[in-house]
Amino acid sequence: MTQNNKITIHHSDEVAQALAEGKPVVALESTIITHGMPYPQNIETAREVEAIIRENGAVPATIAVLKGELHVGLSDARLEELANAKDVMKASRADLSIALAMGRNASTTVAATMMAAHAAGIRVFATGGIGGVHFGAETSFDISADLEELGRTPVCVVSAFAKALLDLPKTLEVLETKGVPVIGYQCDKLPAFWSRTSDMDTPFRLDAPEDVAAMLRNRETFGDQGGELITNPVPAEDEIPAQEINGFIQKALAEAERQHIKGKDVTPFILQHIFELTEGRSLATNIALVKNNARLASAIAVSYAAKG
Ligand code: PSU
Ligand code: MN
Repeated sequence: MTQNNKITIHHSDEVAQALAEGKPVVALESTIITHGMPYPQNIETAREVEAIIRENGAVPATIAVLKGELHVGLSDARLEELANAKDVMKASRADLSIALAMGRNASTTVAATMMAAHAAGIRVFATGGIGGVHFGAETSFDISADLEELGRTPVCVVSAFAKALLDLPKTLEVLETKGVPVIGYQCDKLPAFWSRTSDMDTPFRLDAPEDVAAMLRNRETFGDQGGELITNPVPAEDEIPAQEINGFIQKALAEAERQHIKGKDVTPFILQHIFELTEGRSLATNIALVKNNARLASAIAVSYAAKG
């Protein structure tokens, strides 16, 4: 347990030890567990992702709020409790402190996970896809707080870019405005979550975890504020090509519109709808890309810790 700016952070034993010894740690979000995937695939994936991080020489730190306490690193029993719990808040930046004050169970989005990871001293974070600019944002103003967080909190986020149910060109523009480095990992085209490529070029390409770790150090040397976004394409054997998934995305977006889904419910609703339309294939791809991101994040964290 550590006190950081009066926030009490509860660590799992292995995370506490790794942080004390300067060993590599990879943060993991929990909204993907409570709102992104159905049970039991959510808990199975959470466990497998943690195992991948350990196999690759780092320590996993899944972040969540349980009964109003901020946990960085969950025991297996707590992970299971969260995956099964009903009525879990989806906490982004605006909600995190409220969830703590109310004594609630809350899962953390990319934005809230970055806040907690930074407070705990963790530099690298693996997720599936970040939130971004929704289609129609020019009238709805629906832009994920994840982008704002990337602009202000120094945590490196490894993802398959933003979920393809979002307006990807506008998402990239906002990231550029906020000064967030967007890196294609071993790719020249930006990935589009379920698909390996979009039709957009990656602003920059890096090919080795050591190069990513060096960039993080350089950013710190310059005193840069804010995070970095590493985009990592889903493995070829697991992808759903854009021409196949796009029709399903359009159908799910239309259904969300028809049912007047708003605010934080939009992303979980659309993910669930695409899952049904693809008869589970979108979930299999989502699981594969999260594991792939966990592998890369571990390698970056190992290299970053070695040079520290
Ligand atoms: N990645 C996934 N599934 C998810 C999410 C990411 O593969 O469910 C979650 C993340 O927690 C992300 C959130 O921060 O969706 C974005 O929600 P919103 O668009 O409401 O900001
Ligand atoms: Mn939103």
